[in-house]
Amino acid sequence: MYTLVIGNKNYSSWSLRGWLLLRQFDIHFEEVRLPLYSETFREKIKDYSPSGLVPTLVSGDLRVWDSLAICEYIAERHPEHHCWPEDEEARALARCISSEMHAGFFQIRNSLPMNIRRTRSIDASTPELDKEIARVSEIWRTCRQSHSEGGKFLFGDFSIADVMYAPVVLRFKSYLIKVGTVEEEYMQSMLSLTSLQEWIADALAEEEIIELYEQ
Ligand SMILES: N[C@@H](CCC(=O)N[C@@H](CS)C(=O)NCC(=O)O)C(=O)O
Repeated sequence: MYTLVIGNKNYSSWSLRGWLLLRQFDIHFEEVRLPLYSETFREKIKDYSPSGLVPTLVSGDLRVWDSLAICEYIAERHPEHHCWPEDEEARALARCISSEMHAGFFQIRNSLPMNIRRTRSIDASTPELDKEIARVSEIWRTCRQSHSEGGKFLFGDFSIADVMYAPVVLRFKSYLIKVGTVEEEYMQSMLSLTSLQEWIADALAEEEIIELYEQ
């Protein structure tokens, strides 16, 4: 039995990763929601996460406190779900783009914070932000073009690579970022997932406002 500790569904992009992984692969878990920057968060987070960050997965006495580490842990414990692509080459590429997402894209993170309630474009872009948006588009386009016959996701079947890019799909939707046809179709496939729709509905029902993410 797992417990997943997450932040607000409207704002916490890293939390979405851990949650979507478990939901999409139908792995049972209990959810503990600690609203970011709240008194409750400050009081409770240390009970769960040594880093003080969410998401954290509690599995017995073990705490796994990083979204990519949670993905790897679940993939190892549930090999029957094939959380990474089965093909060795595709798996290596899936790990590359997942690490690229995990360790980079700071302009996207800072300029387009996840805010599911929002549907308004940004006032002005920068060359650095445009470059990162173009790189994400390139990743989605090349993956989809190589795996168009295997299914609707980056490597055909849904995988951890899709989990890692799910928050970017929501950011691009919120900020009305223009992408090509192939990328738009990929975004629609992600947005059609029942699990992601459930997350979005829960996010829209939340009432907390974090000013930092509202500008
Ligand atoms: N590398 C971590 C980053 C997690 C992270 O930054 N989480 C944010 C929420 S999205 C957080 O917990 N912020 C709370 C704080 O800064 O006090 C991961 O992948 O899980």
